[in-house]
Amino acid sequence: MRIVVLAGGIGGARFLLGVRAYAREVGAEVTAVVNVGDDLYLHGLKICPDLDSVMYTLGGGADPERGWGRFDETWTVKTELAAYGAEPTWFGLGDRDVATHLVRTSMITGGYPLSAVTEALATRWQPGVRLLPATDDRLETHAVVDLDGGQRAIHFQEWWIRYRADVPTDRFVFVGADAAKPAPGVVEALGTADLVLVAPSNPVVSIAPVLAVPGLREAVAGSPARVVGVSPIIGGAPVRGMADRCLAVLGVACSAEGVGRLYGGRRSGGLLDGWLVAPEDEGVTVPDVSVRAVPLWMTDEVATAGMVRAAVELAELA
Ligand code: GDP
Ligand code: FO1
Ligand code: CA
Repeated sequence: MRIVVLAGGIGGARFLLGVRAYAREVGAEVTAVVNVGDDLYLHGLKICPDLDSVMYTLGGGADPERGWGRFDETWTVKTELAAYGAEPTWFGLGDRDVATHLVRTSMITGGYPLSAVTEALATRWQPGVRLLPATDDRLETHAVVDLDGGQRAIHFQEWWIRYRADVPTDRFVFVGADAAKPAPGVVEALGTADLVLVAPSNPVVSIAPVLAVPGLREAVAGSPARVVGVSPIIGGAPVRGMADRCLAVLGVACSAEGVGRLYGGRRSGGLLDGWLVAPEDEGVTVPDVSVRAVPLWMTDEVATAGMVRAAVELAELA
């Protein structure tokens, strides 16, 4: 069995722990297609927050409290940069994390595509799943905001961290998406998948930028596999993070039904054949989509593998 998972950062990473556990049980092969819209260059370093959240989490190197970066981290580089007055001060790289960025940036500067760099970094972390960036090309999420009496676009990281998503926002733009191509292996993985899972990641700023890569949404739509999504919203609230603020920008209700309908049914031009919601959201309907309610708290690998089993069962029904 071949499983492809569309994923963002921490929600994607925790879900993939369960997918990997399930895959080990049944002998399946897993490919994760990961968002790169959060990526940015700072201090000359190429930073890929969602790829790193997935890589560190699956490799046992993540900080579970923070949800990003390494555990047992120290912050000398951040302190030294601040002493120089180096901007931006609202974004900090941990010392251990800096090593990842030095290796990644040297390879990118040397001409390797991000997919090859990701594979090289993964030889250390052995995530147990194939990690693919959605694209090797530049694709950055920007937020168009009202600031200082005018409208301008700021990088997603500035919107998320500096403004805590709390600034009047008109829309998100996936800069570079038009010219981006799916990374090598992405279309092939979708074309030969038995099951495509949409992780309970942020639909607006983690999954949408993956699908914004021309050809990728079409590869999901045309895949022989059933497509089952998992709601990141339980009982009308994101489990963590600021998905409510992201959904508000689109005018979409922060609910399992709102997100399910945003993705839409594959038979009616959308993404999904099946949609897993939490028992709190029992009764949700999405046109042309089989909806099932199961516990969706990713408290540990066993609970999360149970979600994956439910998704597989739903795919067989859908
Ligand atoms: P980010 O890129 O690091 O922000 O992470 P993702 O986009 O991959 O995932 C963020 C989403 O994960 C948030 O909207 C949360 O609601 C969702 N999430 C986090 N933990 C859980 C959980 O235990 N269950 C479910 N269903 N969703 C979760
Ligand atoms: N999040 C913060 O809130 N503050 C930071 O200083 C910060 C630094 C950072 C460095 C590397 C990295 O991979 C992630 C980092 N994050 C930080 C998390 C990141 O901004 C977001 O949570 C994700 O991009 C949202 O998916
Ligand atoms: Ca993200």
